[in-house]
Amino acid sequence: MASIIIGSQWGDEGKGKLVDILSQEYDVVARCQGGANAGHTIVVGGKKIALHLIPSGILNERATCVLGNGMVIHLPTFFKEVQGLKEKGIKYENRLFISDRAHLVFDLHQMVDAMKETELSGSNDSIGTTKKGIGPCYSSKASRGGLRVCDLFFFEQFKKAFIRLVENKHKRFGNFEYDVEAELKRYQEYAELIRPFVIDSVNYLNEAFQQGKKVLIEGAQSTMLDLDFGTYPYVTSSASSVGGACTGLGVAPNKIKTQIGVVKAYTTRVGAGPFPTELFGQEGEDLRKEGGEYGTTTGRPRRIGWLDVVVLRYTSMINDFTYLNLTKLDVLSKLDEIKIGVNYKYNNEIVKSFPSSLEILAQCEVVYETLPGWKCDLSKITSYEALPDAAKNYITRIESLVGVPIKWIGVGQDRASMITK
Ligand code: 2SA
Ligand code: GDP
Ligand code: MG
Repeated sequence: MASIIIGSQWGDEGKGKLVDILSQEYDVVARCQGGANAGHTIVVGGKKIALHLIPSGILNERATCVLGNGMVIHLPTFFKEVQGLKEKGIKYENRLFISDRAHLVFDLHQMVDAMKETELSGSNDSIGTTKKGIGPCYSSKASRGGLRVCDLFFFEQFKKAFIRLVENKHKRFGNFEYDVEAELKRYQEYAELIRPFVIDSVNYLNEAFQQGKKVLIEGAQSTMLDLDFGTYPYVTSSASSVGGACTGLGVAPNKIKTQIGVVKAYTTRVGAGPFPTELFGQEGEDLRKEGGEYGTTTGRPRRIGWLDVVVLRYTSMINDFTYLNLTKLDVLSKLDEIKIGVNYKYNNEIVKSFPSSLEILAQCEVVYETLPGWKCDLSKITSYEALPDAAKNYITRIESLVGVPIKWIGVGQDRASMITK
């Protein structure tokens, strides 16, 4: 059986921390989409590790970790991360695997990502991507011009397809500088280095199910950044909600028994695009500082806003969340009052679900509810009962507004700072 951990907002809810904690109970931890745009932070005993491609189950040496077929992989970044594991003494040999079907992100894709962003900036329409080449790589995949991990082992064909890919980008973006020979030489070397990590992950995972093993699927980005369900075009280029697990791993939907939604106690978004409950000015600035809200991959300051229940109801509907993990409750501890966006009004009527059109969304007005703050430090609290009443009230109000039980509550960065309800 499998469980999946998915972001319920615009990312950075703290998925990595929950994956790390729950991975203790699983045999395999698998990523199904995205690439090195992701930044998943784990803190253990004050020591921080930020993962981008490698699943957050890597610290639990009992579990194997799989980079699934739905991922897009920049091999130089992968090896850099592996080097980081080596330096930290984390054992990865024979327990870290890459799907032979995963697509390769080249520096070329990253350059194209940056050029497209520059093009869009002319009309103030940049997406605010991480410039990790994610969109261009998924575009190559969808237009059937991409290269996969398995292609590395048939280098003459690889070379031909790679040159075609570069020519194609030159036609579109002009003759930018790109040393094709040097890149091919580098990838010929990577082909040998990557060999011990490569498996048929589809077969591996399905055999694991047959053997009764438990698989934890780690979502990256989040449902509001999903290519289909997010605030298009201000989204990432993968299926970052529950469906992405089936296509990104070759796992049938009936294998997924539990969908866990990770919800930050407020909202953040990094990059451009609509954000109805966004806070501007000092209030947002204070929360950004308190929550350390800067991109794990790019270091960009994250935009800050109140919790948005319209978003949460929408993402719970899509993913059918079994439980929620409310994270970063401690970050709100200094506030006198806390707001929750409970509805949107459009033309003075309450909207039924999150609007598809950004034009309509821009005209929506958020209806807020205000709850009292608790004004005390939560970071040493280890049980639900010991939480102040106002914090419990905030938690139960979210449960009733969203209609999904909150099973875990994060009260600090460290692995140990997680209350189970
Ligand atoms: P991309 O690079 O094509 O996937 O960007 C498209 C949009 O998706 C957003 N996106 C993210 N949002 C939150 N967190 C992400 N990971 C990093 C982190 C981000 C960082 O953990 O902090 O360091 O800046 C992530 N990855 C992609 C992106 O901001 C665009 O809005
Ligand atoms: P992810 O992309 O969803 O894995 O989230 P990130 O790692 O990008 O961002 C979440 C940040 O919040 C990380 O720095 C985490 O260490 C931190 N974090 C997670 N849970 C908590 C919590 O309950 N309290 C506090 N203060 N920080 C947390
Ligand atoms: Mg992140």
